[in-house]
Parts: sequence; C-alpha cells; structure tokens
Amino acid sequence: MHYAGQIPKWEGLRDERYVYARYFEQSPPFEFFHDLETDPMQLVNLAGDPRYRTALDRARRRTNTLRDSYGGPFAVYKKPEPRKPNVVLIISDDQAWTDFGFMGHPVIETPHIDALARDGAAFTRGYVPTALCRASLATLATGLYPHQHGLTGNDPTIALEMQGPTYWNDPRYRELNAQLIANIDKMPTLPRLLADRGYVSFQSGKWWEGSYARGGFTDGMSHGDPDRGGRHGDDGLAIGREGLQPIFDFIEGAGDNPFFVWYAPFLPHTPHTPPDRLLQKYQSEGRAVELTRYYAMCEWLDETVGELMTYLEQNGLDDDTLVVFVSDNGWIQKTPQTATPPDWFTSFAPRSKQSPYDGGTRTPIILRWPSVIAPARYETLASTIDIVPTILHATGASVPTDLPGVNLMKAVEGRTIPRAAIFGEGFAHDIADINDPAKSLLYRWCIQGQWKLILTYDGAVHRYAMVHPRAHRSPELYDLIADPHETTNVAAEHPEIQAWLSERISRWWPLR
Ligand SMILES: [Ca+2]
Repeated sequence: MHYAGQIPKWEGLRDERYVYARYFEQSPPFEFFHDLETDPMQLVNLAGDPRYRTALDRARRRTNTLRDSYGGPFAVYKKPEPRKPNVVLIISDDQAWTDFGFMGHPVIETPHIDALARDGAAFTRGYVPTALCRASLATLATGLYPHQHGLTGNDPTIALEMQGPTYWNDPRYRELNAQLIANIDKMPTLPRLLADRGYVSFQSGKWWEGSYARGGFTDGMSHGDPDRGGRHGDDGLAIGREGLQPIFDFIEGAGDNPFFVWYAPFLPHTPHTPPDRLLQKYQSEGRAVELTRYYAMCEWLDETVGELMTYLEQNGLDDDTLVVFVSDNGWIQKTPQTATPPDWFTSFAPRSKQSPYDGGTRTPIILRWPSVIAPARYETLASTIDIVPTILHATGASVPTDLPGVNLMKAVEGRTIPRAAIFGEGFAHDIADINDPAKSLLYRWCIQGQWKLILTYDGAVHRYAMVHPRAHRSPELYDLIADPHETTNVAAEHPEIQAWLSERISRWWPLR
C-alpha cells in the first residue's frame, strides 16, 4: 500500500490511571478508554460507561491541549488529494465460498477470479449479511443491513389465490412491490454518492429496484417496467451470458469521467445452461448432471471476468481501477444423492441459499487495485456491508456517518479494523410486512474469531416454509476453524460463549 505522508489515524494519552485513544477518521470518532486500576490488561472499553464520563471528558480535553501544543490537527502533515480510481463491482449470483480454484475447489476452474485474488487483497473469510439476492444486492448498493434498508426479501407476501407462475402481474403484488422499490429512492446509494464526486455509473445484470435510475446510476440496462417483464433485472440479465459489449460501450462513452460499473450477471445462477464446451469439460463418470452443469456455470462466470479484465488491460485502465469481487449468496447444488426434508422443491440443497449457514452466507471478498493494493490474503472477518464504505473511501467520496460497515483498506494498509464481530440476519423470501422487517425474521447470527452463533426466530415464511424447517429451536454454536462446514453444534459445551455472542446480537439490533 502506498501510504503517503504517514498520516496519523489516532491520538490519545496515557497517565498513571487511564489510557485514552481516539480514532478520528470516523465520525463520530471511535474512542477507547481504559481504567488501569481496575483493568490493567485494558480489556474493557469504558468510553460508553456513564460512570467514567467526567474522567473521559478530562482525557479528551487534555488530548486536545496536547495536540494543539504540537501545532493543531495534522499540522505537520498534508493530506494528499484523494485519487479517483475507476470502480468495477463484480457480483457473482448463487455461488458458494468453496467454489473457486483459489478457495481450494478440487474440480471447478476459475483462473481469472483466481488471478484477481492473487494480484489483490483477498479476504477469504467474507460474509453477506443475508443469503438472498434482493436483500444482499440492496446491501451492496446502500451499505446498510437488510433490516435497515427494508428490502429483506425478494417479493412482498402475496395472498394464496394470487400465487402462480406470473404472480408478479397481479395488481396487488405490483402495488406492494412499488412501495418496496420506493425505499431505494430515499437512500444515499453508492452510485449517488459517487456521482457527487464526478463519477458516471452503469448498472448491468441483476437489479430489483425498478429502473437503474432509481438507484442513482447514470446509465444502465434494466428498465424495471413490470409491463415489459421488469422484476429483477429484465434486459440487464443478458449481460455476461450474451457478452459484455454494453459495458465496453459505456466505458468508451465515459470520456474523462471516472466510472463505476455494477456487473451482476445472472451467473452461475439458474437456468444452468452453460456452453457445450464447458459442459463437456466437466462431465465425469458418476458425477450427477446437475452438478456438472453447475460446475460449468461457475467457469462461465469466470470466463466473463477474464473478458472484462482483458478489456481493462488492453485499454490501459486496469492499473488504476479498483475491481471488487463478491458473491451475493451461496449455493449448494442439489443432486439425486442429496438428503432433503420432505417436499423440498428448490434446486439448491439445504444449508445453502436462504440459510444462515456458511453455504449461504460466506463469500470471498477481493479488492484488486494494482497501483495501490499489494497482493495479500487476509483472515480478517469481512462483510459486504464494508463494500460501500471501502469504495467511498478509496474514491474520496463522502461517507455517510451512519453506515455500519468499515473501510477494508485499513487492513490492506496494515492497520487494525476496529471491529470484533460481524453480524447477519435471515428473512423469509416473501416479506410479511414491508414496514416491519422483524415480522419475517428467521435467523440472526454473529461471528467472532472462530465462533459463530445462530439464533432462530418465528417470522412468517409463507411459500418457502419448506426451506426453513423449524427443527432447531435451540441456539447453534460452531467453531468455524475446526469445523468449517458447521457439522457439530457445540453450544452445550460453551454456554459462556453462547451467552456472550447472544448478548452481542441483542445489542447490535435490539428487537422490540
Ligand atoms: Ca443470488
């Protein structure tokens, strides 16, 4: 990482009794305050404890005085003008964290995504806050948790008599969905914040929130008109499967403006219709045809990533383009051999899409920006709530103060990410009450270090009841390092960890 000027990121002091530090990059600043008398190891942060208010205020004032005596804020440093790299956000659709060459898959070949990981910062322990398309994409557009942006499921709940293959044509469905889409109009989305910084932006692929313009993109492929098949991307869904020319045309038309590309192809998502050459490549004695098709789809996505990167290189753009790669949710292919509960009708297996398990929620997160980011792998926990603040920081755009994520570039710069745990939530596919996310709540989870706690709730499930068998009423605790596929619930052996993480979940999103 080029780190011009060694700009300070925190200030503070230590006296005989107290240690105080303030990380002033955030607004409001993140503060640590420790009482050495009662806590010599500095394990308990008392910055929010009202009993220490007076002592904390004194430490703040003394820090300001000391700082000013050295010439005031940043007196000896000059912040460089932030650059404006181009940004390409690649979003895989329905691909598990294991299903990449660089993540160790024994069969699937993904040489171009592997190259992104090799040349960039690869966060191998990344997560989406929820394992469903629309909610996950809205997080990538806003930086908010689904319970904050309100787009928690793919559809509003529709009455039984409306159900059928074209339920989205029912006027009652359309009215509810129009209300849902209106959520995005109010939010400072990534394209809007980048536009304030002079960026032009292009939407391609999946997009559920009406026309691309509703999300603040200056250009795009999805019209969102329900009368013309608008639901989750319409014309945009041709990207990747039918080539990348619309993206190349947009970049050519961007002129001297920095650009942002949202590339969310319908890949490896169903229909699993790979080119014949890839299908043949993955055919193997004894391998189920469903699995063969899925494997081929993963490589098809990879080929399009290669095409995109080749274009950037050939046009001299790749050195100063921040490429971000992520999956919107996981996928475990169901085959005739897969054990499923009765009436399981989807083509994915249990403990994958829509579930709180890593098969649904975990994804590698890659940041590639050759002129700035040195290649490295990170075990640091990362979340897709971090993508928006990371891109905003990298581009020098303004960062809303209420975003829950962190700037992942801190880890790349060798600094500490001030966050101990990451959180997630699972909702029903159909939103029970568009004004109250908790009515569809099924799971909440928290990961700290190697531990993952999953709590289960009784939200309304409607059409997808089968995907959420309510067999588990008890909390589930997994050691993700020893048991990455979450086979053994160790909650009973570690009641103290269960209680600690449960408390963290309650504080993260207090339910009424
Ligand atoms: Ca998806």
